[in-house]
Amino acid sequence: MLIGVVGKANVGKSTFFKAATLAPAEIGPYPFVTIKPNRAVAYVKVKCPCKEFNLKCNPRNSPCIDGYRFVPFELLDVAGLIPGAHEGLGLGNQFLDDLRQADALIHVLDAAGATDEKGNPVAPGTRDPKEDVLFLKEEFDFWLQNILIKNFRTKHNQPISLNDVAEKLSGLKIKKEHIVQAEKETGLNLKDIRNWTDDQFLEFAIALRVKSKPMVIAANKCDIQIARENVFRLRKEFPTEIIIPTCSECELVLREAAEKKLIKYIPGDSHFEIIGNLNEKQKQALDFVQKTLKILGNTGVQQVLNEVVLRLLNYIVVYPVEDENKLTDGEGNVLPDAFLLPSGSTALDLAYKIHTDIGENFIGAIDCRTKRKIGKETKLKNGDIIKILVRR
Ligand SMILES: Nc1nc2c(ncn2[C@@H]2O[C@H](COP(=O)(O)OP(=O)(O)OP(=O)(O)O)[C@@H](O)[C@H]2O)c(=O)[nH]1
Ligand SMILES: [Mg+2]
Repeated sequence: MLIGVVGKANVGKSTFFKAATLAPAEIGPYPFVTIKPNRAVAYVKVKCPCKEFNLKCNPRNSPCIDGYRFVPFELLDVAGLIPGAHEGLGLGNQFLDDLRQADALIHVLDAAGATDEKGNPVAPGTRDPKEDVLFLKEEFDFWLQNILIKNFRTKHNQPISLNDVAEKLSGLKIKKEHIVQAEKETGLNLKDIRNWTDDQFLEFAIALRVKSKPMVIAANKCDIQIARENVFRLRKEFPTEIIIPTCSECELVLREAAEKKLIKYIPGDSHFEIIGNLNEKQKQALDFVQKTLKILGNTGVQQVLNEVVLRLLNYIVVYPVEDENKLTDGEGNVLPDAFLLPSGSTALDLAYKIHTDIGENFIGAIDCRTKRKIGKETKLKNGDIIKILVRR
């Protein structure tokens, strides 16, 4: 699974990305710091079954901190967009191609309105972040419209089928059902696609974007008071959007301090504990974070990651093991791995996720909580611990 981090230039996308992944990413107080995309592993935070079973786990792919399991997925940070990008302003919008494989998007918004439409720093409150909510979608839609026109406004006149369209768009993670739904909603008929007007292509692009690239808004810079006031207003103006207040800078301070063993902090928590010797600069930074946490509850970064993967995309976390009683792998590691799977996935899907060989030799599975055998069509539930049975 791949989640894209998008937004206007200079709003804190790379700060969000770095805070979520601790991967190197350049950050700077001016637009277009990022040009080439940054890709690294981020995590959703869930309760680890080790607590429930009173076991000490030996995680391999997914760290467990104090009973919370951090399950990996990929995050992609791209260059910033500005209004008019589709007409070539800023870096244009061609770099959105980097997001083709994204399953969903995190829109990082400068909720404080402290950057103008081109991403230059201005006094907080100068820019209305509402404009940024609107323009970002527009730029994305123009980009998709362009791809549709390039692919389907062709001269030859062989009929174009749903399968042809689905095949051409599969590289954008647009599925057949997204296309069918978009056709229904817009009332447009794929049979006439070659003759659609620009506006009709745009209408179709919007419907496809809504289905295939769902979005959560990270209302960033909420350490600034006006940002928090704006969030209140934005939630009223955009009641169907998921808007989560964030302070990416605070999360980055906390994650880096925890990495250096200066503090104890579990991502997403509302508190941290100082365990190392701080210099004056570190003390000041953590004082500031402390004050912000008091107001916001938490930095919002982990909340955004969980929201997009578990709620918006509806993924579940599943733990494969080889011993259904000890919950270990073949080497005795307790609950070694945790995988994210789309909701509706079966034990057979899990088998293939572990290894093609295991998928091909699948003969059944055991639900380790109930100790019952389950078949290849049984849908897995969030938190399931599963032993896969294979043909020998
Ligand atoms: N006050 C405040 N500033 C932040 C926050 N997050 C990021 N910033 C600042 O915003 C500026 C831009 O940060 P970046 O992460 O480089 O922004 P970006 O969106 O990746 O920028 P481009 O790559 O240039 O598009 C930097 O000065 C950050 O320190 C935050 O939560 N609060
Ligand atoms: Mg950046």
